[in-house]
Amino acid sequence: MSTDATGRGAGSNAKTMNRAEITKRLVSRLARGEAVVGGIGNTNFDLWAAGRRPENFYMLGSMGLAFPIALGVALAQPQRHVFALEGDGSLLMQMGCLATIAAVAPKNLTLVVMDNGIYQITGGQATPAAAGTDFVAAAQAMGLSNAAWAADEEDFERLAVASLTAARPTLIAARIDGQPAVATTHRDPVQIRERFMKGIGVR
Ligand SMILES: Cc1ncc(C[n+]2csc(CCOP(=O)(O)OP(=O)(O)O)c2C)c(N)n1
Repeated sequence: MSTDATGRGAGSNAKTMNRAEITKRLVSRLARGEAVVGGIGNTNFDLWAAGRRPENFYMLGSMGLAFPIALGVALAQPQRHVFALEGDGSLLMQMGCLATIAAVAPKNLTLVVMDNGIYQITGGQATPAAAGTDFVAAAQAMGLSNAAWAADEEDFERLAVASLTAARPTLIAARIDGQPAVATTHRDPVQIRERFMKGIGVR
């Protein structure tokens, strides 16, 4: 495996982007009540910063649950597209969900892994992915054939928009920098749940 200057091989042709920036770009492309599930910490903080949509769900406390929660929403509401944003450290805790998603294969689901190679929110310790985990190759090996590294911001947006009409679930891997999130989600789990349930029409 070839490696880039940081010693990381996977997706090394992909531009290092900023999480807040690409989250904003994603949210700006949503016009049909798409649900967005943000993973623990930075992914949901930057989702919060990108606009307090009632269709957003902010996961607090548990690593690796953004994709499984989004799978449940996608299955419950097949007419609604669902995005999930997860950090690389969190996804590593729950890689098995990729096999489940590949087996169930809801076409209305887009998984975004924000790969900064660190557990940023707990102090920037290196994740095992920093040694070269290729999340796209792993997803494809699990059966998620519609998976790609985003080459740059425009490509990220293109992949996200294309996923809205894809015939299969999509996984987008984004190489991101180590910048902290630009805001902090208001930590009120009951309010988060109620607002989301109203937002997706089940309250
Ligand atoms: C099961 C579990 N272990 C550890 C933690 C502590 N913890 C919270 S967030 C986090 C790091 C998350 O890393 P990543 O998903 O890569 O996101 P980033 O912080 O880089 O945005 C850790 C270790 C936790 N909440 N749950």
